[in-house]
Amino acid sequence: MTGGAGVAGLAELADIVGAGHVLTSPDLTASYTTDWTRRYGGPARCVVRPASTGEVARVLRWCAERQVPVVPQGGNTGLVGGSVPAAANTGGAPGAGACLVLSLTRLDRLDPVDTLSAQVTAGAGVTLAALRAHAAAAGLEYGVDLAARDSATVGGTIATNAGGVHTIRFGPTRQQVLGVEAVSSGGAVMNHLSGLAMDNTGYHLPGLITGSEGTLAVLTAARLRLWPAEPVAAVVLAGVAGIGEAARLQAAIRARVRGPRALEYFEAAGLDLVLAATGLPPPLRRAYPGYLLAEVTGTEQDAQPLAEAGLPDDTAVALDGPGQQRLWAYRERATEAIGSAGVPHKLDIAVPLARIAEFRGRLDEVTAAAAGPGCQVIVFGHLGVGNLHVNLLGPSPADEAADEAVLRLAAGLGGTISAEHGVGRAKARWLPLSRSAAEIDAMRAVKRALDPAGLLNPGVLFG
Ligand code: 2HG
Ligand code: ZN
Repeated sequence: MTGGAGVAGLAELADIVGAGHVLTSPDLTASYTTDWTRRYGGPARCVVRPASTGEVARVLRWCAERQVPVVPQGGNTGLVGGSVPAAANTGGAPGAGACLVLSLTRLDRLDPVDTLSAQVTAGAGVTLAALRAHAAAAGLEYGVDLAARDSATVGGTIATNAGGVHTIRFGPTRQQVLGVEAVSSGGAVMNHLSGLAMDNTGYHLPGLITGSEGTLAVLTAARLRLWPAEPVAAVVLAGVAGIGEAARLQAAIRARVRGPRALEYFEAAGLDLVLAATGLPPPLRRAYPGYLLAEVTGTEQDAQPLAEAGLPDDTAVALDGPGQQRLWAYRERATEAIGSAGVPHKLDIAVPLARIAEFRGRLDEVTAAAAGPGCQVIVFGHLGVGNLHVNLLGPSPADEAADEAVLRLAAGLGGTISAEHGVGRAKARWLPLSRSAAEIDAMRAVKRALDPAGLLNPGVLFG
């Protein structure tokens, strides 16, 4: 056991995972108990780092016997407070201070790629970067990719049903998950990693556990679909007058090219922060209110139809890998640039593409009305799938007025309060904006059935 006063039973945890993997001293637990944005976090009795499914099961049994709440955690790059304990001051939030953070990063099994079925089994703690490199070495590609690839894990991205930049091409994480191994709150291991492409045998537990944000079971491994590796023909970055024009342009691109791998959007406010934080030169000859970045599959020939999509003259085109990475940096480095400017409020919403210009048009007004004119609004995201990340700088971390205004605006336009980041603790109180009472009752019934004592990630999803 590392540091901190002994708490009854911690020695038993040390027996299960090894003394060096039960952390109690605040200097060692801090990075596990605070989230990436610094907006969420709270005390835990300890952080436990098992190295195998068997150890996870034993730790969960230990928790069940003592009614200790558990916060499962992957790379802790989630943005909705779902992988960290509740704040101590949240008025008796379940588990505050008493919970155990279960870090799954040591579950880093990465089996040989099964090239016959184009599948692989990966442990919950494998990073997306490691998984993607492993698939690439076998001539295949994992369909999910995102800027936090070096720390985001298989388990965390399954727990949140992460989308990422290639959702337009391969779908979100749920579409990659063919089977899971997971441990119930009582410590029972459900193992289904055979990866049968056809298997209609009862409820689809992998689909249910994917996106359940650690509230139903602790995921320890997954059987994942892989795709044939495909060349990238081109990445283009075009300046646009705003999101309405970007939405029309992305539709024109989709109508013409065979495989858009990404259709991303960002705006001047975010780009300015990226330029300031990174020292990169501006991407185009002049500045624009908005930017559309498109990545297209295939050979140079497959990129030819882009010429008929109505791209503006001032469009940067990259045909080679390094040039493509240079263009991607303007989009991908937004999160880090915003984070270095303050503690952001992150709202991850989706609205039908037909309403996206209306959403953007009303956004500044509703945030200013809720948080005052000092609230800086930064919008970027996965435009091709109607998913925008609204980042707000200015309001204090505890002030939720502007958050609520943004979520109500999205829901009111037929959209959702959570597109790819999950509900977490951040949005739990607004779940009824996106789900009916009947749906929430059904979800609660599932939760009670799988976690009757309510020990798995209490306060996440349902509040
Ligand atoms: C992205 O698309 C991530 O880059 C992070 O989902 C979004 O920082 C954000 O709000
Ligand atoms: Zn995203």
